[in-house]
Parts: sequence; C-alpha cells; structure tokens
Amino acid sequence: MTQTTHHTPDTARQADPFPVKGMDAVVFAVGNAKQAAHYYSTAFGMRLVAYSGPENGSRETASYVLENGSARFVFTSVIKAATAWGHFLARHVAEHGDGVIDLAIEVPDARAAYAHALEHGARSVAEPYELKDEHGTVVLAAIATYGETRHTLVDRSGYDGPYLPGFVTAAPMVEPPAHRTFQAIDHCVGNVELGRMNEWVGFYNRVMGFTNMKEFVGDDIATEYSALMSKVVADGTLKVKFPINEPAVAKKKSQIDEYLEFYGGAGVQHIALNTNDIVQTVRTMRAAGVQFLNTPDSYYDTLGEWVGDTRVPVETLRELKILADRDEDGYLLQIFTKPVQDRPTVFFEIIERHGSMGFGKGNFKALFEAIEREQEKRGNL
Ligand code: TYF
Ligand code: FE
Repeated sequence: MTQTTHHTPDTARQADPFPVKGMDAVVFAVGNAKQAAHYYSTAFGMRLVAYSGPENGSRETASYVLENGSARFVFTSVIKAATAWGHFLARHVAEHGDGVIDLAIEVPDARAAYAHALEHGARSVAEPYELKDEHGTVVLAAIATYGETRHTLVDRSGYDGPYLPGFVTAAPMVEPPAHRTFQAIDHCVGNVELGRMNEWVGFYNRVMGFTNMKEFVGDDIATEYSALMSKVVADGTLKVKFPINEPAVAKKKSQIDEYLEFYGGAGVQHIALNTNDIVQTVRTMRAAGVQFLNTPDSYYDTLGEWVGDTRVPVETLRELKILADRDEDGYLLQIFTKPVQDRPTVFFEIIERHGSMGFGKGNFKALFEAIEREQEKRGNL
C-alpha cells in the first residue's frame, strides 16, 4: 500500500468532527406498543423484526422493532413502571401522547461522538455504556435536543443481532405488502418554541458540525401564508437531515402553535420516508386506511405549466393528491398524512426524489393551506 492510499481516508475522516453513518432508529413512546406495531405493519407496510418484553426478561417495558429497508422504528410501552426509565416513559405518554423520544443516530464511534458533543455544549442524557449479549456488543450514549427529545449515538459495528442486545428476533405480524412502501428515512422534523429556531440550528452547527441547507422558510413566506419559519441542518453526506420549525406571528394561529399546545412543548413533528414508487405506496397505504391531506383540484390545473415532465402524469398525481416540486437539481414528489394519533401532533411524509434535495418549497402554500383546513376542522385556527 502506498502512503497516499494509506493517508487519504484518514485525512478525510479527520475532516468531519462528527461522522455519522445515518439514522439508526426513530424511537416512539406509546400507550400501546402492541397495537402500534400492528398499525405500522398493516397500514405502513413495515415488518416486525425484533422484540423485547416480559417473555424474554424485560418485565418493565415492551418494545417492538419494525423495519422497511434501512428505516427502523421502535415502539415502546410501559407494562409496569419499576425504575426511573419506566416512570419517564409513563409520564412522557401522559404529557405528550404517543410521540418520539429518540432520534437515534448511527455513528462509527459513540464515545468520540459523545465527547465531541459535550465539549461543544450538548447536555448529557446518558454517558457512554455498553450492551452485550451472544450477538456482540453495542456502545451507546445519549444527548438532549429540543423538548424532551434525545439523540442516542449508537455504534453497532460489534454486533450482529436483530436490534440491540436484549432483543430477540421476531417474525412479521402480517404478510408484508407485495409493494415495498418505503425504504429509508429521508428527514426528521422538529417543532420548537417561538424564537428558538436559530438557537437549535446553532446547536446542530456546533455540536454535530451539521451545516445549513439552502431551503428555508423565512419572514417573507411566514407572514404571507405559512405562519411558520423553518431551517434545515444536515450532516456533510446529507444522510441525516433535520429541519427545525418555529411558529411565526401571523394572521392565523400557527400550525406549529397547535402542535406545541397539544404535544405540551417542543418535539418531533414529522418523519419523511423515501420511496421509489410513490404512486404504488399511496395506493397501498390508502387501501389500508391511512388518511392523507387533501389538495384542491386548482393545484393540478396549473401544476403542468411549471413543474415540467415528471415520471407520473399530472392526472395520477391529481387522483392521489400527490404534490410535485422542481428546482435546479431535479424534481420531487411528496404527500403528507394527517396526524396518526388523536392529538394533532406527529404525522408522516412520503417522498420520491429525482435529483432535487429540496423539501418542496413550491408546495409550501398548498401544503400549509391543507394543514390549516384540518386545523380549522379541529377548532384550532
Ligand atoms: O420538511 C419540510 O420542510 C417539508 C415542508 O409544518 C413542511 O416537509 C414544513 C413544515 C411543516 C410541514 C411540512
Ligand atoms: Fe418534510
């Protein structure tokens, strides 16, 4: 091996102070993890792959791990609170309803990532610790982010089991749909309190070395129709993308205020999921009873004039209420579910990207109006 080939990767690695491999998991605390696992299996087309509960030694909590491609969701419920962790989960569900407690990030070195984060001002939630079983060792550590949300930093390179030590392999709850509904997590969005967006953007800049992406919702759009401001931070490889929203003071009550009121503070607003075939995905999920936001016909009457050619004809987008947007790099197709629990809090986005790394700026007006129609039905506008 020459010196050059030996040194180049090292230098590249050193250049990123906080290297990440991607999203490890989105962890939800819910009232009934057994039924949540069933919903995400039947309605979202995910597969149960791992389980931890009283049958394998976890007497306090039950956790179900569901996957679709590289996307991994974990649903945890308290069976009988015994430790601080069980009481935390019970209180979290009581205060926030079903919600995300952890946006876990896979890293090559959890101890180094944690040390870097703390040196740059992150608050510790869990010092580095190891979990071991017959499948190997996982190193974890956790830092706090907005609200009661955390980022667990996970190094699973020494482990070949189904999720984490202590979990056992589980079989799918139902036969997964013939069509794979999605295969990766595209981005995870946080809602924070009025005036705190820039603070949290600065947190990711400093603590994780994440940089700002060019797409954002500023004052101009905010006061016109969106009633929110938004900026996006991402790691250097764009595998982990975190938009941050805050409410804007506008004519109407912001959709972000509605979230903050019903969630009881800052937290995860939506998770976007990548698909290669949004048409089949939306057909599959609609047939399984998932409700998506509506888009008026007028949107499709003018769509063809500005979006240009897309893989999917405008008439199919109209039928399924899929949105489209184009920028200098390409186009994207996207659609948003209604909130997936009784509280108007967490929802999902399905996104099919063709070059564009944006977030659907061209759709913000149509999208935010659709969200406000739902807000109005709930009496919260
Ligand atoms: O993630 C995004 O930025 C897009 C647009 O309340 C968006 O999905 C932004 C704010 C919001 C809903 C969607
Ligand atoms: Fe999004």
